[in-house]
Amino acid sequence: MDLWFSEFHTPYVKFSIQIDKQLYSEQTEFQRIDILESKEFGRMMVLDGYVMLTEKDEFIYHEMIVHVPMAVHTNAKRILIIGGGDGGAARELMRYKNVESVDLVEIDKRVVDISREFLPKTACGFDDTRIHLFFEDGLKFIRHCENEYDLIIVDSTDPFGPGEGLFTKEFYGNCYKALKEDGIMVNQHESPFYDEDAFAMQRAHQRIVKSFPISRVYQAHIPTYPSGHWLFGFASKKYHPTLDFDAKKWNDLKLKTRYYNANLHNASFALPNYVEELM
Ligand code: AG3
Repeated sequence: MDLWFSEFHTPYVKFSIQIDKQLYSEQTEFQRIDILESKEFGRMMVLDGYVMLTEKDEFIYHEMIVHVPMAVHTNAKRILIIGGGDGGAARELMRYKNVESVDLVEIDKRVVDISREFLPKTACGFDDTRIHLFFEDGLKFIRHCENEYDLIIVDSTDPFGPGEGLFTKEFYGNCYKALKEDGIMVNQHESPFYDEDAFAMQRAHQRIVKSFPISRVYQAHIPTYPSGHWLFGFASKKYHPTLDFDAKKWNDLKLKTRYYNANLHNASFALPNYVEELM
């Protein structure tokens, strides 16, 4: 039998992966969650038909969303993850000894439960006692935070459905308020390549620019996301993402990574001309 999963990356482009087995499927209060087993990418988590992660390439996304800001803010102790219910970002954060606590605010508890059951390599970070789980809407949670966090990681879905509010001006403004005076916010920023995604990214970036004094975009190659060319937003009150990055200090931590490294840190902020023009 020939079983394929396809995601429309545009109305005219379909990305397909051969599936061995559908391991789980559930319609939650918020979204449909599917766990699929594939030969090429291992297990995958799909939300409302969109690939959130695969076992084969999630290291790229999670290393880039965590190590880039952690290498700039070298003394981040209190961290907030908005979304991230699969545990991948939490797992990378738990590798830092100086991290004291991570509040993880996920709107859909089922994402955490299902990740724990089916994606143990991604969800393994949840076992650390420094992680505190809140099952709430991040947009509401952040309204009540002030001067609390060194780093906020917005590990969201695309800018529609349950994640929509995490791309608004109100949300970015509240993140600014929730951060300490040298705090950093990073967020997953979609792809610059296809028009609709590029437009979402551009709009998000313009809103962040209005809320933060320092705001840059960096990139990574993530094979299973639309176009494979993915962006992250880096917004900061004090530290500059490359000028305040100390490669030696990060190398001295001796963290073993498969994607991120000190050269790539600087390189990831160098953007193609067509992307610069969108900013
Ligand atoms: N969050 C961003 C996934 C976006 C993928 N979009 C798509 N396939 N259309 C990933 C969450 C991983 N922690």
